[in-house]
This record gives sequence, structure tokens and C-alpha cells, in this order.
Amino acid sequence: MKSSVLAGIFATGAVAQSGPWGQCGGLSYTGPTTCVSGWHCVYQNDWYSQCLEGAAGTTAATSTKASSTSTSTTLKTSTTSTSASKKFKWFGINQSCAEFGQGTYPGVWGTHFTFPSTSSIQTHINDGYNAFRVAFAMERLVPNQLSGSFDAAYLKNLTDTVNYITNAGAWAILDPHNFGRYYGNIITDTAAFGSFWSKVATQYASNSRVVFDTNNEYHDMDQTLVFNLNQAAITAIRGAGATSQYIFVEGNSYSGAWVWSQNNNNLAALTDPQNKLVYEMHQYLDSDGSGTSTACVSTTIGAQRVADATNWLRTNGKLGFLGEFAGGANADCQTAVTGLLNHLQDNSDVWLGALWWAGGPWWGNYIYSFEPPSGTGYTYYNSLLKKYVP
Ligand SMILES: *[C@@H]1O[C@H](CO)[C@@H](O)[C@H](O)[C@H]1NC(C)=O
Ligand SMILES: CC(=O)N[C@H]1CO[C@H](CO)[C@@H](O)[C@@H]1O
Repeated sequence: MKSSVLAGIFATGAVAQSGPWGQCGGLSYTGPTTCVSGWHCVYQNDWYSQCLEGAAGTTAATSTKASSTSTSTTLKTSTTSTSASKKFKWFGINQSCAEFGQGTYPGVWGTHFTFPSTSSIQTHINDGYNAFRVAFAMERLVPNQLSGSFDAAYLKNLTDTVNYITNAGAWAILDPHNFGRYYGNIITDTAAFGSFWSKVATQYASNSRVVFDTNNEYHDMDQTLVFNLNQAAITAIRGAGATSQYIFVEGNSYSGAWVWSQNNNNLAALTDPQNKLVYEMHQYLDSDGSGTSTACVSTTIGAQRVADATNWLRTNGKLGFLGEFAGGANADCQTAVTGLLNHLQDNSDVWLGALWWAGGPWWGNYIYSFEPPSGTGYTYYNSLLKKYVP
């Protein structure tokens, strides 16, 4: 958080006016509603108005700030949603817990890992969310070898979660949360990887609301290998007769949207006989993009970080999906997240949706927890995110 904002909030004595970038309005907000000289209060959403630079009626503030931190001057975005008519196809929450206890395999259900709470998923569905990315560990689903057989109990629990979601009319994104690795080693055997996907696709071939996500966040791998693994998965899935499902491919460098075009350009050549490929990227808004801090770089960083990927998708005639995003529970991040989602929605011809990271019963007081009823991200962001459900 910027020190100027802290100064505005924590200044001693009566604070008559909010400082630069400070909050100046919103439901339940009780602080000053005017801004110091040279700044003016701008409504961002029902929960948040912010002091931006310049006099009322100017838009200098946002663009001034954007140009100081980004080379992009053609951002198609807005700070208030002007695109109610544009709708995402998928919008929802990552469900993370069946992959917990990484490194302890198979581990013990209830101790090292668990499965998502169906009542929490139902709460989200009641709010309109329609997509859930269900993370799991390949080491638990196929414990003996990549091309080996399923562990029946883990498969059953995974399938129960998937069926709950799809029976409710939502979409279940199957996410081997493996970073392109199996028991810690980079997967180099593309045939075995194809064999894994052939078995998974056979299992879910009749459920068209399942989405196959080839792997979570490849990183520090040979770029051609990342291409070959994705292509092997696609070929195997279609070969198994799963022809109606969407396939999400991920890229190297943790599938980061901000570095996608530099690193993952070769993935534009992936081919799918069913033509239902979607490029899944991830984007966090903290300084190193890792999603480990509550601080966002700026209030405009959300739209800035994905703008290059938007251009890549459009230039290459591809569809994208932001499979992970989040921001800390603070005003700067809320503005940045709003800018991010408005940008995606304004460009919904190439962006099919997004998923918050993350829900799941074991997140405790994690900075982004979206687990009802008291998760930090859930209580802070649910009313904002609900505006973007399809
Ligand atoms: C599956 O879930 C049940 C509870 O519904 C649990 O008893 C069992 O240990 C779980 N097994 C695995 C492998 O996840
Ligand atoms: C930002 C974030 O929380 N990323 C997490 C993605 O999932 C893996 C495995 O659960 C975590 O290790 C990362 O921290």
C-alpha cells in the first residue's frame, strides 16, 4: 500500500479530507468524503470511491498514473463497468484442497488433503458463479506411474466433486495441479502424459460440462516440451472419444498473462480437431506477480498486466481464460481487480472468463481465501465479483 494512502488513513487528529488515492466514499465507509486540493473523489463502485488527481470532471488521474507505470496507452478498460451487455462464459472460484500436502503422497485424507465443500460450492452457485477449477494431485490419482491405473478411492472423491458441480449446471475444470511435474520431476515422457489424459478423458467423456486443463503452471521447462505435452494431452483426449469438452492449455512461466507473449508464442500452433482450445493464463497483481502479497502494485495494474495477452489472443485468433487471479483485501487492490475484470469483460470476444484464487475448506485466514462464510477474500470481494457472473 502506498504511504500516501496510509498517511490519509492514519493521520492523527481530525482528518477532514482524503489524500491522494485515498478512499472517499462507499457503503459502510465513515471517513472523509472530500479530497485534498488537486484531487477529486471518483465513484468506483458501491463500496469504494477514490481520490484521483485533478479537478472533478477530468480523467487525468487514471491515465497519468497508468502512463507512469506502463508503456501501454491503448488499454481498453474502464473503472466503472460500462459493459453490462458483455458477459463472461465462465466466472467462478478455484477449489483448492485435494492437491494440498504436496510432497506427502499419497498422504491421508482429512490430514494432508481433503475435497472441496459441496455446501460452499452451492453457496457460490447460488450467487451465480458457474465455473469451479478442481485442483488435484496426479500422484494421488495415478500413484504408481504416469501411465498407470487410478486410485479408485481418490477418483471417486474427485468424481463426486465434479458431478456435484456439473449436476448443478455449472462447469468443472479438472486441474492436475502439478506444474508439469510428477513426484517432483519434470514430465518428459509425452506418451505417458498422453496415456494419463486418455484415461482421464475416458472417465469423463460423457460429461460435456467437464473442462480438461492439461496441467497447472508449467515453469522452468523447455518450451518445446511444454508444447509437446499440451499437444499430447489434446490428441489423447480427442482420441479417447471426449469430443464435446473444452480443453484449457497452460503455458510456461507459471502461465503468467503478463509474460505470455514473450514465452509462450509457440503454443499458438497447438491444434485441436474439435477446435475447442482455450488458453488459460494466470495473473496476480503484487510486485513479483506471485500472488503472495496483499499489496497491489497500483490501482491500474490489473488491466495493465493482461493487456499484452489480450493483444496476443486477438492477433492469433485465440480464446483465453484467466484461470487464477486475486488481490489483497484493501482499497488499492479492489480498484485494480475492478480494472482487471472490466478489461476482461470489455474484451470478452477473446476472454471467456476468470476464476478467483481460491476457495477450499482449509485456507483458514489466507489472504485470498474465498471460502464462505468468513474467508478474507470472500467477505471483501464477493459483492464485487458477483457483478461479473454470467
Ligand atoms: C474419500 O472421501 C471419504 C469421505 O467422503 C473419505 O473417508 C476417504 O478417506 C476419501 N478417500 C480419498 C482417497 O480421498
Ligand atoms: C497464489 C497462490 O496461492 N498460488 C498457489 C497455487 O497453488 C499451489 C498449490 O496449491 C500453491 O503452492 C501456490 O502458492
